[in-house]
Amino acid sequence: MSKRTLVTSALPYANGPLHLGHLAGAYLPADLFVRYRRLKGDDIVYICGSDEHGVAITMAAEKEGITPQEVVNKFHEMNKEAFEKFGISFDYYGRTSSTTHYETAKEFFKELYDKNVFVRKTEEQLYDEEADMFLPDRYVKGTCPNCGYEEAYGDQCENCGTSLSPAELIDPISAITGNKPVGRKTEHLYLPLGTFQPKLEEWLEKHEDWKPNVLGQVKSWLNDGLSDRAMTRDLKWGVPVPIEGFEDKVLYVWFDAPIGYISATKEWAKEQGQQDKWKEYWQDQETELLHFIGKDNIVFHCIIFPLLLMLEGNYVLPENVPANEFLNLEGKKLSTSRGWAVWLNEYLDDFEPDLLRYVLGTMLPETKDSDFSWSDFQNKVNSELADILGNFIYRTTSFTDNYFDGKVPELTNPSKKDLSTLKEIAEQKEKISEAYERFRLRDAISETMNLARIGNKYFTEMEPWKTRKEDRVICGNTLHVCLQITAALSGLFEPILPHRMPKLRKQLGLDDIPNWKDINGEMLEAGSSIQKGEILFDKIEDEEVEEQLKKLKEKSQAAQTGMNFEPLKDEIEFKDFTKIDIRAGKIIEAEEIPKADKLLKLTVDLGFEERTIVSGVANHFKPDELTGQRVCVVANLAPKALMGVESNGMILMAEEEDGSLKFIESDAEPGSPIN
Ligand code: B3M
Ligand code: ZN
Repeated sequence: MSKRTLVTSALPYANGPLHLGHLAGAYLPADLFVRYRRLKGDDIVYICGSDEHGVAITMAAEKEGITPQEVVNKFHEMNKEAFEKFGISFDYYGRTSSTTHYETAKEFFKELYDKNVFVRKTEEQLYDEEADMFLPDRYVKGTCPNCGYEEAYGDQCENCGTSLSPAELIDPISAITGNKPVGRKTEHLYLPLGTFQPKLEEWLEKHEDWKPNVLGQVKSWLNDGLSDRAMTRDLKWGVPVPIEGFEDKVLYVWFDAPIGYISATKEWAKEQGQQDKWKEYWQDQETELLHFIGKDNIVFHCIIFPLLLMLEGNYVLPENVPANEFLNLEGKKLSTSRGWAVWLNEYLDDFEPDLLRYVLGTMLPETKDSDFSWSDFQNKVNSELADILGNFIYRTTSFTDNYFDGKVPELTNPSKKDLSTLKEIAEQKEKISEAYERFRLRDAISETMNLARIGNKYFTEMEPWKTRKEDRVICGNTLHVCLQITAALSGLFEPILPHRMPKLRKQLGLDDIPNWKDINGEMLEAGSSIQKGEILFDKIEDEEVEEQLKKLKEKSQAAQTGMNFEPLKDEIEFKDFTKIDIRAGKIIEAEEIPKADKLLKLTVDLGFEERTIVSGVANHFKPDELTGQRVCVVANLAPKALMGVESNGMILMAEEEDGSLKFIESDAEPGSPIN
């Protein structure tokens, strides 16, 4: 009986598009593995979906000025589509804002609550009085105590990498209002991880075979001693806590997100028309549960989520968590905010998905961080996909087409070398299987390519272009062997190049996806017809690489200068424009307005008269910075009373992306018209 396996890939936050780093970390490796296991005929289900809660989402919403739901709707669809185009073959791609998920997460939480797993604690947390909310760590900014960087977040300094708590920041301010937060008490339900540490350790001892990078991190957490972690948060966006007295709080995103794997499996089962089928995958101890993730998610998948599953009691625990390290880009850390990334949708504008699947597959950060560069991409496509695999297939099929009428020649009195080469198909297949089973996906790929190398070498050594004239039988044997290798490659490369291989099989007259066990040296019958086919992989030109590098640099510059412009307003007529009377002016006095913390009362010299203008610049400038400031004024604006002061006109200002304001200055004499 084949094993039953449930594979998950980390649920990406639906707060932005996906890039190369995502693909290399948790999706491509899982997909390679799953596709391999499917070929073996295993019962395997592959689950993923969007993580739609947490501060990552609310911050993106604030930045874009839209609601969290709008953010996740947009990126859920976008990311789902990108995965599909890359052939990431989820059986189901769910989302944590679904009803099934809300129900599942609440039920799970309630169950643990009823089992008295959580402890109640009241602690002081930072509160923004103006925004009327508790501040998640990420919403607190201040100076890093370690490196002095002034823009450090309450959970981490992005300059020096130190993880921080908001209390450690020097001069903390709220990232929302810029105000100084105050301490306020709030009650939460905590998971006392320390209490359960022995239980966890006992379970982890059975998994000494996990990858060293994973065990290393887990052990360091355990050595430091696990501390309590709040499972509820004071946020508005998330799954409401289903416990009396906590109704206005939500579940911690790392409580609900992994439960998303369960909810998505439920939705998958429903889609299959077998409502309860999810239980086989989650609750039958025969199931092998595997989580593919990036290294930043290790603690959640190896400590917190397994503990929750353990405490609930009805669930299987992960059998393995093959986490990857990080992928860098052109020698630098990938960074969304700095625009240093290759977005999957943009890649697809220029190249085929299989090329990246192969190249990234050969450089997965399995044991340590690795680096993607466009020149490596070019090299690997040209010297491996094109020169080894493509060339072998092309020379084999076109030779058969030219000299054997497109038919697979018989194998007649094969030589030792013919037989030993055929045997290498089985040997390579064995090595490939073993690598897959051990989550060594890079090795699986290189051993797969090695079979094409073996084929090429054999072709060259057998010199069929000579034997064709000297000994047709030997020549036929050579082509027979090469064609069988080609057929085997079309199956062995299926997990890696799922868009290309079906075309190759069609060319060989093999229609169905083979079962792994049927991949061997006898896949093609002598006498059967094959087609010559086209060149399988085109080479990548230097200009194409330069183009990509240029694009990358431009994007990162744009991101860093913040060129994120507002859309233009509707067109107006010239006569509309001429109605506005703009004049040069000079501020001669500025004073605060009692109780109006954003406004200043300015006296402006317009040459022909002095005006009082109320302006919303108090958060940007101190009054004494403003005297003498040259400005442009809309001088014919109807007067308006603001906080009890009559304002006669408006001062023009440019607003930059970060909200800072700049005056439009003119050296012209006050009163000069501006047209
Ligand atoms: N969304 C974190 C991340 O993208 C998170 C994974 C959830 S897996 C349950 O790094
Ligand atoms: Zn720092």
